[in-house]
Amino acid sequence: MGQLVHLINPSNDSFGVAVITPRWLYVLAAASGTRWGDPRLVDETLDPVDMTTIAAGDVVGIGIHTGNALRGYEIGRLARARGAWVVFGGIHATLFPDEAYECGGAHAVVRGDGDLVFERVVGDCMAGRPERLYDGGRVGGDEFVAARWDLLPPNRYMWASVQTVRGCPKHCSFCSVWRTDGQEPRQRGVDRVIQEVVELRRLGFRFIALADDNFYPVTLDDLAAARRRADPARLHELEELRQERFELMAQLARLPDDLVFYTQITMEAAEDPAFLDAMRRAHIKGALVGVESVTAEGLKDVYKGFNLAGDELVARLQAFRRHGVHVLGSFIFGLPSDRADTFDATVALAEKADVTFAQFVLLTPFPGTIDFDKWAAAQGGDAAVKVDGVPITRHWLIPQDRRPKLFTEHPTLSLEQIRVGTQGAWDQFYSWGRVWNRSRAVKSLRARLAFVLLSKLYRQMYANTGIATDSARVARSTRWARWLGMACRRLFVTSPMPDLAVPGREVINQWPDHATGV
Ligand code: B12
Ligand code: SF4
Repeated sequence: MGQLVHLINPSNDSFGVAVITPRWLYVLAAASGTRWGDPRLVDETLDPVDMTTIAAGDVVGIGIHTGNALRGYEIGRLARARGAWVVFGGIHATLFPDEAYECGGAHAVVRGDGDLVFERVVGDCMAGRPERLYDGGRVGGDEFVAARWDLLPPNRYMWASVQTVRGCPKHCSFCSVWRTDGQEPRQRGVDRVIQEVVELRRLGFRFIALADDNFYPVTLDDLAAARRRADPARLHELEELRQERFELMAQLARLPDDLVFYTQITMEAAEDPAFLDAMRRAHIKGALVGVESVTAEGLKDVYKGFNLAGDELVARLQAFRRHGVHVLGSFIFGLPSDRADTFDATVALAEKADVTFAQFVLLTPFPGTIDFDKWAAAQGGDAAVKVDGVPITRHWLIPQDRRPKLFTEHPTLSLEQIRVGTQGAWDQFYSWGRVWNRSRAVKSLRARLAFVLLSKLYRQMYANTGIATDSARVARSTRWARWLGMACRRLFVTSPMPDLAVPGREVINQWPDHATGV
């Protein structure tokens, strides 16, 4: 057999099924080109990689974010030991290319977007001459490569993922997106998005996550500010971006009614009823909204002054629901202004505001963020406290079972109080009674059952495996998540629609026949 391309999504925990497809795997599969046949795709959130499938001379692409970098490096070293060419990419490799050579056995690293550059990288490796560093840059919206959904293993994922925009104009202190993807939104052409969605519905996917940094990149305030500044060029640019969003939503609205989209959006959209109505018509039934904190002090802590607190916050969140968009509220604990009663107050607010799902995350200094820079400087850089010989400022290199859950001393709470309070918030919000109550949001018994199972699965996957320090609890949760995942998956499958056409078009097959290259 000739040389093969392998693409591996690293994970310490494998659940057999997964909620959302890791989009980069399927995009890079397309970007690798057709010269070397179909790449082998391994998502370790499903099953661990079998290293014996990798042979000398093969190319192994590994995509990492900060949370899974250590596992990625382990795979890289093993692949290199088998004689393969090892290439790293993804947000963490973009921020720390040197680490991939030092710890992950990388021959090459791709910084930025892989869409346009990856085929050349694979070709160079196959020819035995990879460059050390490739700059994939920030590709334009119309150059985003469509994913190779034909390579998807059947019945393993509940949600597919399609991207409509990269980049976010905000600058939240805990987030790296605006720095790596840029603050200028790069919107993908409407036709391309629709083509991919249609392709997925043909395969039997009804649930599609829009893997966007921020689905609402132009707010009414941005438009008003451009008008005030009498800046017609900027105003025109913003209006065009906004108009394109509406066009996309109008096209999504023409697709089959059983489709359900979910996206990520800033809270300001609540003040834009026209946008929310367009979302509802477009079947965008859910959105992750970064609430972060329920107090004004907490919002100041994270440079998110554009959010509201207290009753105004409740009103804004309720506006989504009134317009038919369910909210997954995202809350951060461990902010300097948090107090012992913040945990209960946050859960109470989430419930009052009719939030359908919630996640409670611990403040983590992710590299590439303002918070990280400030925190690392305060730790004294490489002179910082070490765990197993690794400075805390490189916390992602500490083995997962030894890695601290929180990194900053808190002015009033102990770290254990914050961890236990956070676990308690998950436990309260996702107790059986409360989940069953919230399941009234959907109509049929089958949908209510799916809602309950998905809520429980979400909690097992994200809360217990991420926050618990007790390894027995983590192992139990992983088993539970596996079981729930199997049960949930069946509720998400639907009949394929092989003859579905793009509205106003004939049926076109998106992928060339890779066997013949036609
Ligand atoms: C959608 C999304 C999710 C979804 C779906 C995840 C999934 N299964 O795919 C959900 C909601 C589940 C999620 C969860 C989390 N996420 Co998230 N997520 C995103 C988001 C918005 C888009 C990712 C995406 O699919 N993009 C589309 C693909 C095509 O782009 P891409 O992944 O960037 O890949 C391109 C390049 O990076 C490159 N590339 C990638 N891999 C490789 C590999 C090779 C070999 C090469 C050559 C190139 C290459 O080429 C690709 C095409 O151009 C990003 C934001 C972002 N800009 O990355 C955050 C992001 C990745 N998430 C982030 C975080 C923190 C999380 C959570 C930890 C949040 C939490 N606290 O719970 C969890 C962790 C989940 C887990 N266990 O992995 C952070 C990561 C920060 C960091 N430094 O690592 C990001 C960057 C957002 C942020 N606010 O900073 N996430
Ligand atoms: S957290 Fe969301 S709104 Fe803030 S910069 Fe990141 S992507 Fe943008």
